[in-house]
Amino acid sequence: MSRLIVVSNRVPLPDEHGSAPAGGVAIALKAALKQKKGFWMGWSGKVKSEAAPAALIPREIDGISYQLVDLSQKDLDEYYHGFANRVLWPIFHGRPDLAEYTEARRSGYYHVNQMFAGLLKSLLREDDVIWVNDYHLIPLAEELRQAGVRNRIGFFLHIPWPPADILSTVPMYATLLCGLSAYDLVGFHTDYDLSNFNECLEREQQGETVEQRSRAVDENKSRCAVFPISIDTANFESLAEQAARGERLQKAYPRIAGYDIAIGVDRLDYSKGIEKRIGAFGAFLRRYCQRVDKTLLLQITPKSRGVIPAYLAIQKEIAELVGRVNGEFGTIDWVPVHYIHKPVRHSELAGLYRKARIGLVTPLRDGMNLVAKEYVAAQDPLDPGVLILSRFCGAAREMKSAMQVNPYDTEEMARTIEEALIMRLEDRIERWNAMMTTLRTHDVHHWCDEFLRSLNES
Ligand code: ADQ
Repeated sequence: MSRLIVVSNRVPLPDEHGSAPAGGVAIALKAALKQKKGFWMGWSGKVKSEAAPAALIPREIDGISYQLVDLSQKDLDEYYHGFANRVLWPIFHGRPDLAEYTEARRSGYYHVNQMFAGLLKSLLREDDVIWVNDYHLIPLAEELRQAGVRNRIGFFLHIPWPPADILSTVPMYATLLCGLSAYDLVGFHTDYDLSNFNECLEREQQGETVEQRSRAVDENKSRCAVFPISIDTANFESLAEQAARGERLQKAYPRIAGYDIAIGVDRLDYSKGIEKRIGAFGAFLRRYCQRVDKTLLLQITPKSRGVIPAYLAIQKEIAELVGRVNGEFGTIDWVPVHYIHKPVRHSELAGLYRKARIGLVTPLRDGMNLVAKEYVAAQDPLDPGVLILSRFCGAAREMKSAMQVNPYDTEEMARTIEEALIMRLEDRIERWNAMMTTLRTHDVHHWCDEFLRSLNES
């Protein structure tokens, strides 16, 4: 059996308290790695001195092998904080106004990809299958091919692929695009991403369609296809059940018991639409004043990418907005927006989702959005809450029975919150059942199996 080699920017190592990150993607990839042996390669999270040579650091944790790479501060600034998160992330999320392209960032990005390729090549066996994840590593296959690697290589993009007009605002976008043809398989979350990608290739006249969803670029045949990511549904369902009974939540809950809760859970990011959501919640309280003192928004938002100015700006904007809404509607013994600016364990999160009557998942743009799926999986089947979902995330293409909204339309969001609160039990159950049926059959293990099956057939 061929080994599986997973490559991503970060690897899901246990934190300093020994607990591993609980994300479903990591669970599925680790299960595949356990079965197929192989290893997971990525940045260790540590910074090395500029002069120290690039090296792989092997680690073995819970039966999984990791190969870790330390990066220098310059690499981090140019590759990670620079090209990946200040150029590709905003462009791929439709925000070219926030992109800050520089030659140094572009060259740092290619330098780290080249370094990863050199290190990885030294460990490869002939029949290893390589699965590269996300926008940090788009040129990795091209670098591996140039180094003589002929193994099967697949790439999965976890964020959206933008329309051609937006992508082409990146000065060297044609080179970036061309790099993807070195993969045997390129996977996206949705048909929309795939069609944007094909439009980019057509505009650049890169290759030709040889059969449905396959393009040949020079002598390489690179297949592209859609693999909507999901969560570990069964695991999340049981986490939510346990958490709802758990002592910790029971203790925390009396303080918010008796209120109708709308929950928002997102990394702090301008793509998640948090400020528009809080604004819409304020508009809801203004419009339906009978809900004042009875409804609250629980917004859980850990910090992320704090060194980037656009992230500091959105952090400040959200904090001010929370203050404004709480100032306008709060009373001595009631605060409408509970803003928690730190991570919460998945086991606790699952219980909070279950207690919330509304899941408010309203990104301005998102590849998939796993919070939407987690919220649904966590509900009580006999009394499920309602998912309010932005039309502009990958999840909206699958979860048709969510209440879909335009996150830019404050009044529509305010109205939809009220409609969700008064929705009859039978309607809630019907909508929930429709979403759960898909979530149970298309969980993250299905996503992982489908991608690997397709890669092996490429
Ligand atoms: P993200 O942008 O990180 O992922 P998302 O898909 O919502 O977004 O996943 C977030 C994960 O982090 C969820 O599992 C959630 O529970 C967890 N999380 C969020 N806030 C948390 C908090 N306060 N405490 C603890 N956990 C928290 C990227 C893309 C998405 C795509 C995923 C997977 O941007 O579009 O769905 O990858 O491909």
